[in-house]
Amino acid sequence: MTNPAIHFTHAVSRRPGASVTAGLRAQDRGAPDLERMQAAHDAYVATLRSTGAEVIVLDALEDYPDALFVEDTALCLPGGAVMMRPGAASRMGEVAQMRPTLAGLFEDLRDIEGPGHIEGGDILFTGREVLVGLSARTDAEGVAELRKILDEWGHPLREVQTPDGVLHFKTDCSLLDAETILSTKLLDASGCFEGYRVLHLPDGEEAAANAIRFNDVILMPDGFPKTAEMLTQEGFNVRPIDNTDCALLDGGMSCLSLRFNI
Ligand code: CIR
Repeated sequence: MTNPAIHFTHAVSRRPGASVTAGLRAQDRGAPDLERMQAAHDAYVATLRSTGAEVIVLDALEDYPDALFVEDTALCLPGGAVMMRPGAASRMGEVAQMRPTLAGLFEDLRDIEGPGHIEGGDILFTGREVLVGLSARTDAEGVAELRKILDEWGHPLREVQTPDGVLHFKTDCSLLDAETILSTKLLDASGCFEGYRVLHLPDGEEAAANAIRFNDVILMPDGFPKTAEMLTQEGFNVRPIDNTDCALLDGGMSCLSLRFNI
């Protein structure tokens, strides 16, 4: 049976532009290398396409350095899509840039109108529920507005907490299959995954937490051998992708696409 949280017919991503060097970051560890980032982005898109999905690749937006992190602009679910309202002021305008693409794909397209804020990186759809982590980018008003929409579509929403100092909820966790979550020990200690099977990131490899299950593969950042080995032993088909440059901007596998079934 197909599960709409792990099986996808489509994805949307956006190429990085030269302005990506000005992208937001919690700590400055140097500027990303555009050429290497583009190559990694190409590999990411090719891996999504290798599963048979159609992947729409949008042009870079130089006015928005973080625009390649398309996940934060929208939530795509069975039933419809919701345009987000980012908590980062410099990213607010990305939403209007994404909207026409989703308007052409989803019959029911809604908007978070505010005053609250919510970013897609704080949202994990597991198939049975939608977990939303409160964070520096996502507040209770934003979650409440999303809840009203999801009530209509029949998706239960559970408000949880993104750990302090962690950018997004999904910075620290990923859905591997309908029952299984990959999580840092820190996030799992909050108890938010009760009722799921949880695999913990090996010590020292917490930065590999942001992976994605996309059809029959798991895309994960390259350079985390213990995590790759653990997932392979668990029977997952692991595809490491170079995340060196996105990581400098606190981005990972999930941020680079919107994934959905239409
Ligand atoms: C930001 O700070 O907004 C970007 N530099 C990174 C966004 C990563 N997005 C995500 O985790 N969904």
